[in-house]
Amino acid sequence: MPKTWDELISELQGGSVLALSRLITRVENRVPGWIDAMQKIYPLTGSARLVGITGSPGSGKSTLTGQIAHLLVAKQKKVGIIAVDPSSPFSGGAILGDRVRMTGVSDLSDVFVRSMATRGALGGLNQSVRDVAKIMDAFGKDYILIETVGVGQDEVEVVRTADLVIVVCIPGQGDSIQAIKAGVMEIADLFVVNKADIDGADQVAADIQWMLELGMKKEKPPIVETIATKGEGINTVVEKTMELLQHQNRSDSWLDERVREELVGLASKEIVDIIKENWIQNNELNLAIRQIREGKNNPYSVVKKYLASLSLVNVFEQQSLLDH
Ligand SMILES: Nc1nc2c(ncn2[C@@H]2O[C@H](COP(=O)(O)OP(=O)(O)O)[C@@H](O)[C@H]2O)c(=O)[nH]1
Ligand SMILES: [Mg+2]
Repeated sequence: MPKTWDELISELQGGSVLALSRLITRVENRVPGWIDAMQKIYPLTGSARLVGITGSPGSGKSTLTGQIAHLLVAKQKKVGIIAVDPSSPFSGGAILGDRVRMTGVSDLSDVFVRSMATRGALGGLNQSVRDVAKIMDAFGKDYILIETVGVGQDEVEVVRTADLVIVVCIPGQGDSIQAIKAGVMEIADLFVVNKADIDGADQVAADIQWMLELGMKKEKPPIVETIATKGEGINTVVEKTMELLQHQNRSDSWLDERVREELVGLASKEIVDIIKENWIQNNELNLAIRQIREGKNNPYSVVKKYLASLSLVNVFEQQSLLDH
């Protein structure tokens, strides 16, 4: 007999890592009953701090994340890691590589690592990350590190769900410039220039400084040079991170905005999921495609009819009913 949601939630509160892992899987897969479960989990959340770590592939994010986790554990903090991997649906991706690089981390009893694929996320990825972070938060994690590649808009959205964003740059790739292009520069609360053992790190730091001077930001994000592979500079990164989080101005309007983004994000994901599950896989769509191709129908009529046929509330209720 699979455990009931309530059993899992009470085990989660009792500190069961297995329950944590199972709850995440069920919620990610939208197993019927998930929405009731999240309603129960939500009041248990609010104490974890979410730290986004972004930068281009190979900049050392995983290495850095592992090092930060080690240091936080040494400070008696409980750490969760969400590794968002932008692998294609075909390759299966670099998740294994990340796991290997973070070994040592997953052996630490206070660190829980969860990899997530962006595969087929079609937007909504940030909501999935939020759900996972909530469950880790309810479990009792103090810090949740979210590693993601800062390339696309989806990835930028993911780190934006964090309380604080670390942008990782490296020498020798015009990386600081890349970061601006991806719109990552604006969301950085802290810059890390990693691979400081390679020539040009100081120059990258100077470039970032120069761009910050030109920028509008009132609070200039600190810039820290690190050698993640050797654990150098990590202490400073962790100190600055904690300091920034502590002094963060969590004003009413800032908090309101986060809830607003969450609501819109959750609703959007559910609507997109409904379209994916109930329409794309449905023969009705194939029929409509035929009709359009044969000139007997048009996309506007088809979508109007489809939307009119939707009863969004029912979809939620159906899911919950199945569980009871
Ligand atoms: N020279 C040097 N290499 C590093 C440093 N940090 C990470 N690396 C290496 O860079 C490669 C990519 O690291 P990884 O953490 O997987 O980067 P990610 O793709 O951003 O997660 C690995 O071979 C690391 O060993 C560093 O500070 N200096
Ligand atoms: Mg990585």
